[in-house]
Amino acid sequence: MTTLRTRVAIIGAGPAGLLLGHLLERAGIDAVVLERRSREYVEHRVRAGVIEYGVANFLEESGVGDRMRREGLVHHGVELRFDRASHRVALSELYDGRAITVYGQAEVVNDLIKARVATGAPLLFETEVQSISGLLNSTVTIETQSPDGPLTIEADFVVGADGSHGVSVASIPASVVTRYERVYPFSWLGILAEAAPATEELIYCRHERGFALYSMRSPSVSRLYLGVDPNDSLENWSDERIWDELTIRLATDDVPAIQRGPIIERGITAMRSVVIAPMRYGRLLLAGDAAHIVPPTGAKGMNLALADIRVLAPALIAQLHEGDDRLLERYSDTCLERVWRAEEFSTYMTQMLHPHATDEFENGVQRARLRQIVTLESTARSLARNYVNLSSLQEPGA
Ligand code: RFL
Ligand code: PHB
Repeated sequence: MTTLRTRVAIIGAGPAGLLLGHLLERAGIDAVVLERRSREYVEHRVRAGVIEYGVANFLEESGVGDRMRREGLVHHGVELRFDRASHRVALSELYDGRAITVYGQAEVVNDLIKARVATGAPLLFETEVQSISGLLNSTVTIETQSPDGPLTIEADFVVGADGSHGVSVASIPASVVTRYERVYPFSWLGILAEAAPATEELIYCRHERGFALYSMRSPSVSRLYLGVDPNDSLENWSDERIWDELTIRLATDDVPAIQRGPIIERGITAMRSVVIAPMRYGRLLLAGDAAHIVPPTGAKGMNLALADIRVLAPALIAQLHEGDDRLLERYSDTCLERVWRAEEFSTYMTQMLHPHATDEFENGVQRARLRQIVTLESTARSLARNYVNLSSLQEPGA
């Protein structure tokens, strides 16, 4: 049995855990990042694609934004399609010239892994955390299973950045935590395709047959989504059916049909909202998807995860360098204010863009909301601020 002693044990090498590890390393604080999957798996997991304005700045200030600035696609608007017509929401014109960056989560994770490996700081892949104990004591004990057998970690603090089904939330007594949850009556079928993007900007589309989203990863790789029934499965979707359905939903009266190409990745994701409150229990701090899930329609999940770290890193540094607990004590409240705003925005986007199968009253309301965005500047402006920079709207000057 091997025991390793560290100041901060970070569970999960997703965007949240890796960025925290990086910032603690820069501050000279000893930390260990534990990840149950292999490096190869984590670097190729296809997920989010939109980085908010303030979060992109934060990655740059953290010293891990060089490649994002070079290769990321800066988008100054998004397209809304409904009733066979296309409408541009001019994000930058509506919001002081600010823009989003389209840069895959896998690339963010790659950049963060490279940065950590370059410093030689511990990042243990294929090491699964199985239990956490002593959260109210002075030392936390974490039992893991590593490629070399059982490994015990002793730490001052543990950060649960282990995603939505993680072990960290499960180690908090149910009586001291509240879980708020909503399940939506649809899922997203997502594909990655070797096809040149159909347009220069993302397209969010509401069609009677269901939602569709056209996104991208590079000038030659597209990322597309279809809203599907939650009980649907990939076996029902041949490549041809996927492309046919995307073509029908995204069609307008005056835009050419989308480009098809080989599908290189596919998956179905259920849509739900979860908020865990508070985000702290003793020496355990929750961050990212471990504490909150949003439906992907607002493109907020990764942004919220990184924004948690913008609050958590200085709080842990103040505690560990100076014994100052004040920021850490406010961590949960500060984050939850932003998280609930993101839940509100993500719910609004989700409910506006996914047509209801039978409720025509609901469908009338959805259309009215969409028309309001494209006809009323104050509504468009509010959407632009939330879409481009929700996670930083509490910051001075935002
Ligand atoms: P992650 O990325 O899930 O990382 C958690 C890591 O913890 C590991 N782990 C463990 N390791 C050791 N021991 C254990 N016991 C462990 N249990 C778990 C896992 O293997 C994993 O590596 O969480 P993090 O860092 O909080 O990051 C959150 C984001 O991944 C997530 O919010 C986004 O992907 C959500 N999301 C989007 N967010 C955006 O901001 N913009 C988008 O455009 C966007 N699109 C999306 C999305 C998520 C999607 N899916 C598939 C859920 C589109 C999709 C389809
Ligand atoms: C993506 O590019 O994967 C993406 C973009 C916008 C969303 C969700 C996902 O709302």
